[in-house]
Amino acid sequence: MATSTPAKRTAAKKNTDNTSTVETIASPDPELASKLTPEVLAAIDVKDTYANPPAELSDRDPELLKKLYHGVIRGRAFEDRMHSMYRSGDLLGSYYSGNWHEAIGAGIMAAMRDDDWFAPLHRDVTAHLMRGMPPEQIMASFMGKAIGPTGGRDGTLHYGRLDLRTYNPPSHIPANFPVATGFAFASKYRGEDTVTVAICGDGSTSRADFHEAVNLAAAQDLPIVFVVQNNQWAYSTPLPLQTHSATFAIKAVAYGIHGIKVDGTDAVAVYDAMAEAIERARSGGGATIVEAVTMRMHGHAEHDPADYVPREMLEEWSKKDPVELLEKRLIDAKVITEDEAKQTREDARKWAIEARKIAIAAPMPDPSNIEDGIYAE
Ligand SMILES: Cc1ncc(C[n+]2csc(CCOP(=O)(O)OP(=O)(O)O)c2C)c(N)n1
Repeated sequence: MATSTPAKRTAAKKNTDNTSTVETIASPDPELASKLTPEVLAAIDVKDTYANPPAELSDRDPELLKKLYHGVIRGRAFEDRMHSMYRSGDLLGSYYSGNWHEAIGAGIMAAMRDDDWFAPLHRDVTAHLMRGMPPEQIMASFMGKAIGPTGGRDGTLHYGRLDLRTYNPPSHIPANFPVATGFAFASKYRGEDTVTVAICGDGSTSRADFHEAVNLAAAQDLPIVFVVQNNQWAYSTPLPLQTHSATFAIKAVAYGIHGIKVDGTDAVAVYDAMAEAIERARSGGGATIVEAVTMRMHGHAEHDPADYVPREMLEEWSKKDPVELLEKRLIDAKVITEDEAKQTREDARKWAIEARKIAIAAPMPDPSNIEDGIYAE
């Protein structure tokens, strides 16, 4: 049963001395939240499946479940490798971990078509990998190597590939949102049935570009899904200081679109929410905000010790490891055996180690092509 919902029961308030106090609250505004009964939410087309028990897997397509499983296992193996690469000095700068976000990436990617458009941000490595980005290319990006998607021009996370219909995450966030709305506008204008999926974090929803992008997409009935990864923190800013909305999904009401709040540690639940939202967008039903709830278990990036995050919060969320939860459910449902699970983890570990070797051996960029791709006269 997913009745234990840590985010609903505790949150942190930042004090002036940069420490945090844990408060037991139901949401940023408990009084408002208590009025949001299932009937009210249904009437305004906002679904809240966050506290639902995990779905039965017996009648599910085993291939889909295995796809989700391999996605989260590889995502975790990659994240683990990147943490150790940061510590051993392989990377030029820091690393923005997508640890505990793997189920969101896998659920999104399993629901998307290859020809759909994707506009991710900094914690979406699992999705990049499932979309076909080789792991050594992502590692190479963080090392400024020539085999990185930018040819070494970027030394961190701004890697995309238009041949994979994946837009480069911008530095100023969520500047990917207006661009994603442009993708969706183009799909509609050209009469194509492709859908765009854009991702941002809870903190990014406070920015003007979030509002402008969602509002335009809504007003134009564009085929797009906006995913808000609610991981409780935006650098050191906790949720209660970010918004007074009861949820992020409910912001959809103000734009006149659909909203779904889902457990972001449950890959199957994320898949279900995304499949529903993508199908609606593809068939002309307009945009959706999908709020996927998880926790940022590392610092904002690996250089950040995150002393402002209360221990109790980390302890509670450590019980909701998206990889372990999915693995256990698949073993219990006999979709995979324990031996297969062990082997899959080991294969993924070796795959990530091999990728590191390739990235380490790759050359730095050739300085003579520094002006390639610059379009000024
Ligand atoms: C416009 C802008 N302001 C500030 C930053 C610095 N910055 C990068 S990530 C981040 C926190 C973002 O929080 P959230 O949107 O919740 O995403 P998360 O990192 O938690 O996944 C900040 C403040 C930035 N990149 N762009």
